[in-house]
Amino acid sequence: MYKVYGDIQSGNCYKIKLLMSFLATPHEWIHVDILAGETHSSAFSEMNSNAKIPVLQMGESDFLCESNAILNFLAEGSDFLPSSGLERAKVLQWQFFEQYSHEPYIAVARYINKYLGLPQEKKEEYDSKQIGGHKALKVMEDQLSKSDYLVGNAPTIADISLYAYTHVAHEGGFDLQQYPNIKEWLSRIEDLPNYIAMT
Ligand SMILES: N[C@@H](CCC(=O)N[C@@H](CS)C(=O)NCC(=O)O)C(=O)O
Repeated sequence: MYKVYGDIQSGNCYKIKLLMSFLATPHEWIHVDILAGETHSSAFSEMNSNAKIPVLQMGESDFLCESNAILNFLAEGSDFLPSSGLERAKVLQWQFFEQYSHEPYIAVARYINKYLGLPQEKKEEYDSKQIGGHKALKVMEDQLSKSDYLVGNAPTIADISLYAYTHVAHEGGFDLQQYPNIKEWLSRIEDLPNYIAMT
C-alpha cells in the first residue's frame, strides 16, 4: 500500500489526496508538520533531500517527490490521464504553468497570509504576488471560457493540479468573483464522484 507524507492544508499535498480519492486508491496518509521543521530531519531527507512534501512511498525504499510527477504516476491508466500524446502534453503544459506561473504567486500569498498571519515585513512580498496571481487566473479564465475543463471537456490531472490552490485563492487575497468561468469549473470539480474537501 502507498504511503503519502504530507499536510492536507498544503495544495501540493491535497492534489494527491484528491486524485487518490477520485480513484479510490488505498493509502496511508502520514501528516508532516512543516512549520515544526519536520521536513528537515535526517530521516525525511532520506525520502526527499529537497526537504519538501508531498512524498509518495512505494515499498520499503522507493520514493517519488514533486506533486505533479506523483499525479502523473498515480493517474496512469485512468481517465484522469488522456492516452493521446497531444492531450498528455497539454496536461503537462498546464502542470508546468501551475508550478511556474500560478503556485509561486497564489500559494505563496496564501502562505504569507494564512500561515504567517501577514506580518508587516512580508506585506511588500504579499502585495507583489497579486499581479502575477491575477495574470495566472486570467489565463485559466480564458481557457475555461472555451472548454469545461483545462484539457477538453473531461477532468484530468491538469484540473486537479490547478484546482488545489485556485479554490483557496481567496486565502491569499484573490477575489474570484471576477472569474465566472473559474467559479463554474470549481463547482464542476466539487460535483465529481468521490470529491474530497481540503479540510
Ligand atoms: N514543487 C514541489 C513543491 C513542494 C513544496 O513547496 N512543498 C512545501 C509545502 S506546500 C514544503 O514542503 N515546504 C517545506 C519547506 O520548504 O521547508 C511540489 O510540487 O511538490
